[in-house]
Amino acid sequence: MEMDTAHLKIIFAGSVGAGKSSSIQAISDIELVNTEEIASDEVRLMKETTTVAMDYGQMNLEDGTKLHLYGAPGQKRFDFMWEILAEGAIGIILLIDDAAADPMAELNDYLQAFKGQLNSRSMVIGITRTDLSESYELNAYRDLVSSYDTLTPVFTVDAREEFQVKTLVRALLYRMDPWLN
Ligand SMILES: Nc1nc2c(ncn2[C@@H]2O[C@H](COP(=O)(O)OP(=O)(O)OP(=O)(O)O)[C@@H](O)[C@H]2O)c(=O)[nH]1
Ligand SMILES: [Mg+2]
Repeated sequence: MEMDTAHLKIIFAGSVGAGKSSSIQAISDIELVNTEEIASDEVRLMKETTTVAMDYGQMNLEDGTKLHLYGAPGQKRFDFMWEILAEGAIGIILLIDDAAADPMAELNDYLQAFKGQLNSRSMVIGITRTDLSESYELNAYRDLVSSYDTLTPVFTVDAREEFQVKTLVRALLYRMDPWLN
């Protein structure tokens, strides 16, 4: 009889262009289920397509655990998806685009929104697109996060790179359970 393997759900959050779809694409063991559409309105200025509704991928750990990876849409008008996606999730990977107009304000908005959960050890933060930014300073992000009185870790990540995104996922799993291998 097959062992009952654990199924864990993780959500990638962050605003438009932060790299949620790219991250899931980079690490998924199955073909991505995504609802990418040609971007209209203001998003069009940034990139060709945007996620409507969600992304979905899977990553299998060595011990047979299956991670279900969900990407939330970055556009504000899809905020209603949050309640649906967050149901049963064990952790959140928050991505912040360092090359955005005001990434610190963006991070601050998310920290405000997640304030209540910051100490449940269920979040890690990845700063993306730092190679495109002129003012990259990891410590500024870390200071902002610390001001919320949480040990939520902050990493630099290129959302296109499998190894880097997997490192972020492992950091999340490790943060939730340091005894996990
Ligand atoms: N140069 C550079 N590009 C990156 C990096 N990380 C991600 N990207 C690119 O940035 C873009 C991110 O876009 P998406 O992955 O579609 O972003 P998203 O968060 O899914 O956006 P929405 O679905 O519209 O909310 C892609 O074109 C990636 O190739 C990075 O570290 N450096
Ligand atoms: Mg997307």
